[in-house]
Amino acid sequence: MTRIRSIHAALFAGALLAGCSRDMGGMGDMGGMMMSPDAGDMMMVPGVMDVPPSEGPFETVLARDLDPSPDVVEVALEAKVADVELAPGRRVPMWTYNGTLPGPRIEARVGNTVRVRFKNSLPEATTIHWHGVRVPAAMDGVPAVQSPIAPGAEFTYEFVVPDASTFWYHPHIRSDEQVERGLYGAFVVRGDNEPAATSDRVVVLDDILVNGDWTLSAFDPMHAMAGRQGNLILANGRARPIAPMERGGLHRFRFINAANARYFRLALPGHRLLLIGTDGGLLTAAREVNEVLLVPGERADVLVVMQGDAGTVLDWKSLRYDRGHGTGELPDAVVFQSRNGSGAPVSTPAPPTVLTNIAPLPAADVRRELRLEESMNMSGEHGSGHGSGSGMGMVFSINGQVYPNAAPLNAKLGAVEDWSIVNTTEMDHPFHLHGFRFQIVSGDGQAPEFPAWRDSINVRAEKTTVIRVRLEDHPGVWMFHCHILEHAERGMMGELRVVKP
Ligand SMILES: [Cu+2]
Repeated sequence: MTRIRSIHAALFAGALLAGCSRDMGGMGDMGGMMMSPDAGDMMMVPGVMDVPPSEGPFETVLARDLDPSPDVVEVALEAKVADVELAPGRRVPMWTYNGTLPGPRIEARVGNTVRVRFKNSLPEATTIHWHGVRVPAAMDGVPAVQSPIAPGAEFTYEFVVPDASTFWYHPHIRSDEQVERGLYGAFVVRGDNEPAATSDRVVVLDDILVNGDWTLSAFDPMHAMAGRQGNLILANGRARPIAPMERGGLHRFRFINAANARYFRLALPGHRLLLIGTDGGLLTAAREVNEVLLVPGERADVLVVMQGDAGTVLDWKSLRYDRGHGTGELPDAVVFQSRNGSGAPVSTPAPPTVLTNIAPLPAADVRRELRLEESMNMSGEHGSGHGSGSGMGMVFSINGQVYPNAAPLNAKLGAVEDWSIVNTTEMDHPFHLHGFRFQIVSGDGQAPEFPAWRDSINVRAEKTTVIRVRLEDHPGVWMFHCHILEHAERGMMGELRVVKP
């Protein structure tokens, strides 16, 4: 048994003794805690509830543009508690933007000014971070650059959107709790050369941890270990919704993983998916794939021709994936369904061949190593965390430093840097960098299969991923962190200070 597994076993035993198991996943009547024969290998994650398919609206709500100018998108967002219908008859109080889950979908075109008039009507302070959008540092919504917006207070975010892709927004303070409670929304920016598609829809993926009565399960420091993986999967804020689809065609799906910790390995059995984009927008060419792995924070853009007879219902699945902590023993899960329409198949536009140009970044001027680590804190503190504060807890760190008690990295504007992200732990960690998009140099020693812009990338357990980034355009303070939100909030986070030379 390794040291870390021993720690996990000790923590688990401690939790049982302390009676914390009452809401460990709220799994009382949902199959219970899953344990493998090796107690040190126990799963810290629950199984998924089996729920009936849900008719009703599938699409996210579009944010209303309040500014008549074609170059400006002005949106009003209010964070507030609201009852959300997660499934027919299941209304659950969630934290929302404008009362909807996900929050309103913001749509803009490259070069637009986006202005968001934000009001915080929550019982605690919050911020909004524009995940993947290259905004000026002051607009990035992290505590390092703005005071958290107090209950009742307002703040206006304003920036120009330079890139076409699928992005999302969420708080960047107490994010493990605030995102789990429902604070997230899609942000779509379109360019001039979008591929022809029969339809173009966003699917925001999430999972939440609920009790038997569907109320949100209590927040427990025990969730920190594997991240809070939910037992109820949501697509566009609903449990197993059904997307009505025209047969044939070439349908575009923009997937966003807004879950705290779940990895979605998406597949539509019997269908090939045409991957056309990643976090940072379109690829150079479409790629035919059978599945797409989406780590927390990550996005994927795919095209698909709907096969099958009229009326056929298809399961979009998340396939088994082992990110550590026994997650590989959980079965495949249905994420949502689609139902073919009764009409004849619609014509399929020619799939795009060339999509965009992605120039490789030049060789790096600076090299850094970032070691992702976990350890146990015996003093009862949880890094910057805000958990129960009682007893032992996991601490997550980068290069031995637990954010916010971490020295910032100092860098020069315009520099090209290679970051070796070394995962010293027995579980995968999704790494996210703010303010800039990067290219993968290697993952576990292998060059990437295709060029792409990214801002969120998986780093496999006990492996190293090397990324290359040009620190262009935006001086200031930028965060980098694990996007398993429990890990970020407990110290696996750092600051990059970019200054003009
Ligand atoms: Cu992590």
